[in-house]
Amino acid sequence: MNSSPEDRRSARVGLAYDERMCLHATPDGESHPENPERIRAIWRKLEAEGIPDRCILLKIKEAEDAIIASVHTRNHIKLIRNISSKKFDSRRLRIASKLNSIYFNEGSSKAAYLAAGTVIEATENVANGNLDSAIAVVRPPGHHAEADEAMGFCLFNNVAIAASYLLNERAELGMRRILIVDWDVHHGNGTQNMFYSDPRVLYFSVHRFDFGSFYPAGSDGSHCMIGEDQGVGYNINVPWEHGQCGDADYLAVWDHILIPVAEAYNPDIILISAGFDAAMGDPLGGCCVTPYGYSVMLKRLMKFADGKIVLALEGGYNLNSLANSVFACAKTLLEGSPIVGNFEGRPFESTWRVINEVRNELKTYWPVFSIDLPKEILIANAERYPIQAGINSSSDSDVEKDLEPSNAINFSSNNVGDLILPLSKLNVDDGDFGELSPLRSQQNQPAPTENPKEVTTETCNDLFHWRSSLSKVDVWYGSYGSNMWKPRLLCYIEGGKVEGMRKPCRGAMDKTPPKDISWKSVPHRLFFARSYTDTWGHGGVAFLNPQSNINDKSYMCIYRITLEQFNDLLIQENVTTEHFESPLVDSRDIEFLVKNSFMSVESIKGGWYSNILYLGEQDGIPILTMTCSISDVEKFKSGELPVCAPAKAYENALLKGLLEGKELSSEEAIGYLKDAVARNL
Ligand code: X5A
Ligand code: ZN
Repeated sequence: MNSSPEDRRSARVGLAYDERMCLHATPDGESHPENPERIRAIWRKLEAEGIPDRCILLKIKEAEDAIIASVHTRNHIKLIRNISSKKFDSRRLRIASKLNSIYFNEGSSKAAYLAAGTVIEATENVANGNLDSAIAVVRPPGHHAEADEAMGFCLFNNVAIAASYLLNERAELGMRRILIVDWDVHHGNGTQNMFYSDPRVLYFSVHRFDFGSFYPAGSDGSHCMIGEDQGVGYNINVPWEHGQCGDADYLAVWDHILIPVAEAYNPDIILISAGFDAAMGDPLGGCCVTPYGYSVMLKRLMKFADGKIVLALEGGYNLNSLANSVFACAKTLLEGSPIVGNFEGRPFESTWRVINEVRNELKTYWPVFSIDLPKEILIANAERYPIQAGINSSSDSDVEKDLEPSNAINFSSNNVGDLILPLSKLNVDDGDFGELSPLRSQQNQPAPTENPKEVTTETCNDLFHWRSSLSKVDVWYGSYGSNMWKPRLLCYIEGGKVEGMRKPCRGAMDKTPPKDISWKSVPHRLFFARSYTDTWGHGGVAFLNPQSNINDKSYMCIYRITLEQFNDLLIQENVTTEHFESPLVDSRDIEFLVKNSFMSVESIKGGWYSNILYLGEQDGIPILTMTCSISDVEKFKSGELPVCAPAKAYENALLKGLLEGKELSSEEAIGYLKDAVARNL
């Protein structure tokens, strides 16, 4: 990729932190989840990773009462200003005890003013273009604080104050539509109420609701709370029915609610109420979002508002997941792409139900919600998991029930020709044999389809839809290298490593072992090339010449797996730090391959095993393998790319695989490999 130095300059990301926000602590030192160590842990991590050096450090200042007063009452401001003073010494405890989940000490006032002031400062500098984006590492948090009441560890509503400041005091900056994304695991009741009738602020919150029993409890967090008067439609709640939600659930909500709405709303700036108590391991949240999940959630918002995004810390009570998640977000803002990672699991059945309910409730205000969700999701999930209400959970610390994520139905018949999935468009250059253009250019090209109704705006870049579709299609994966040895192949499915491997594989998302194994030989030349891999170290790895020759014969072990698993294998075989859209190969590609048997398609531009070969079928199921591109073969021939005998460990794995096939004696197998190494291409 050629990018000018200009393009590559890393973003101007503001970072704000001040030790004085640690002054707010429990009065008599008892332990509390919302404690000073939270922001210290974040700062330590960021420093250890060199983040402050790459950011613009912001001046920290206390918020002014006049600004706070745009969302809080005089009374409330007076209380927070004075609560730390001497004359409140005797009343502090009593006042706090009358409030809901609040403590005060001599440092509370200072910290509260600094937290609000810091978020204002960060927001102003993003709005006026001094910064591209910013992270405010602040406490106490803010989103539960009501106009006239501190609650839920929150004193001033930092994010609401900053939003209101832009709208009312800094109109000249042109921030007329503000999107607040509240991904704290709790509902931000305070923020919702402050802008409930204001269309200039779109408040979006995804939170545990547990049918009204999760903090802050009651009906505020219900999806029926959609705003009022002028603001109707500008309040969106996505209420989880239970804990244990993770990346897959959050990203499904991004795909089907938040991103389409953000597209329609076209915000001028995005403020994130960035609590990290939905993170894996959080003691209050009981959810399991990973740093990678946060990073992707953030990245997907960065295409709006010219990237003007401010993250303001809210909750997050597991110091490690908190620090790691904030670090992931900082990296994402700086680098403009998500951190390296992958997804675990798929959305709960309840997640689709919640998504549907939210879309239904709001479809008169957001026409994009009137488009039906892809049928596969609804059918697959409804049939497998009949709707059951009332998974109950009553408090933060509940022991979670064993919940089963939703799974797609497993079809046993696999007539690929019958499955027309509107996922991608093959971009084939006639006559340019073997060097086909990348399969997809998702951003600009809507997929053509016979059935336009199924192509919603989000179908094309849907992270999960393709999985449920492709999990219903079986293929034979033809292996001819180390993957012939089943334990090694299983590393790509189940994760892990076997003898000789230096690095474990992460495995496929669907860890079901192959449904069947068979052996065959194909008229393609086996050879070893490239000179180093992270997995095996120095030495070549196996390739098949994509062009067949009747005089060539290679042995192949074929595994029956799903097309979804085949995609996960392809991703692992083509290690790359690039973030690419999935799936890499879908049913349409296979259709194309079956119809044009002599052709291959290139799935990941530049990947070592990017070239998908169709090798006929067995039991009516297509046999696919992956190898190098034809242009790579030319480079191996010319010496531009190295040919090289395999590493010993790699060869051993291959040998074990060959012998499992029982077609060759051990001498024959060794001879076969020797020959492949020795013969010129
Ligand atoms: C900001 C935040 C949680 C309050 C929970 C009270 N508050 N049980 O995460
Ligand atoms: Zn929270």
